[in-house]
Amino acid sequence: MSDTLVEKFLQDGFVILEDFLNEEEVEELRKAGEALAENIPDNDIHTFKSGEEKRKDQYFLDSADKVSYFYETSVTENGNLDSNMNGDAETGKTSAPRNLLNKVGHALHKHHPVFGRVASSTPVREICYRLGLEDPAIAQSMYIYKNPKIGGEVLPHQDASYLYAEPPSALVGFWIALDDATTKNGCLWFASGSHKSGVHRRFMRTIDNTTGSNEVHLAYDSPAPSYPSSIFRPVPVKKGTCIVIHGLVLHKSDANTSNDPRHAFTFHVLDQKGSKYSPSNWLQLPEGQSFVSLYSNKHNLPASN
Ligand SMILES: O=C(O)CCC(=O)C(=O)O
Repeated sequence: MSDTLVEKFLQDGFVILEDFLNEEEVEELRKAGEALAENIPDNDIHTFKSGEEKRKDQYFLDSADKVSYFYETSVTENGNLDSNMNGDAETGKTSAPRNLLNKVGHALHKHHPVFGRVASSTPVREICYRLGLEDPAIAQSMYIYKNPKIGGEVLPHQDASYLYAEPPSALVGFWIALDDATTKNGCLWFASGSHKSGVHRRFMRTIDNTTGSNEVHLAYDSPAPSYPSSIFRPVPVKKGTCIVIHGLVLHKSDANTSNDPRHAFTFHVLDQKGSKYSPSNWLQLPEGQSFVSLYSNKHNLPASN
């Protein structure tokens, strides 16, 4: 990554790296994502919806070191689409579960050699180095499907709301398009320069003592701010492009209203040097585990095929 691109990242809060992956590499990731979707291991339906105000879902809370499957919230228990969805719901037809997936995560980098190899690749390490990260480690990874006509919108957010650290700038996201991403199929939109205003709100683990069960649930610490849509600009990209995302920059994506898929592989890196990852974040590794360090070989990265 050149000095100019580093400057762009610091100025805008994101930077676009075209041709980050070649066709073959994109195809390999895409095939791996399709294979996950073809082999959904259990019949439980767990959903994911961006901006959901409250969550009490042990499967989600436990997913930090696993390969866990999350459907669009428009999926009901029996795998049908809710009546408020267009497309299949209008005709009453059901869709195959693979077409209803929202994402698979959050430790693909640990459990899957193809994703692990990309997330810990030399270009990723080099970007971390160029951005001045001193001890970068992969905190989480996920495959996002954004399926045609079904993939829901992702509301405006800062990634640091979810993976909060002090300082919050220790967090950097990598988002790799595995299809051409357009305004029709749900490309990312960014509010350029919005990373300079601190963390707007946090999504945190709290104890639910209303029921007497003392269960952990997740909730925002303040209501969703209202952002003018005029601050966001679409960032359509070709497949193979990587967008490097500052932890504090506001971004979002629209629902996929097209007939085209918009798959992406994304992961977050935390600079562990001089930062403190919050124990209130939703993503917590089991006791004794640590994030996968990118500059040392101490941790178990998946073996290459
Ligand atoms: O892939 C998308 O549509 C949005 C992803 C995103 O914003 C995120 O994971 O933070």
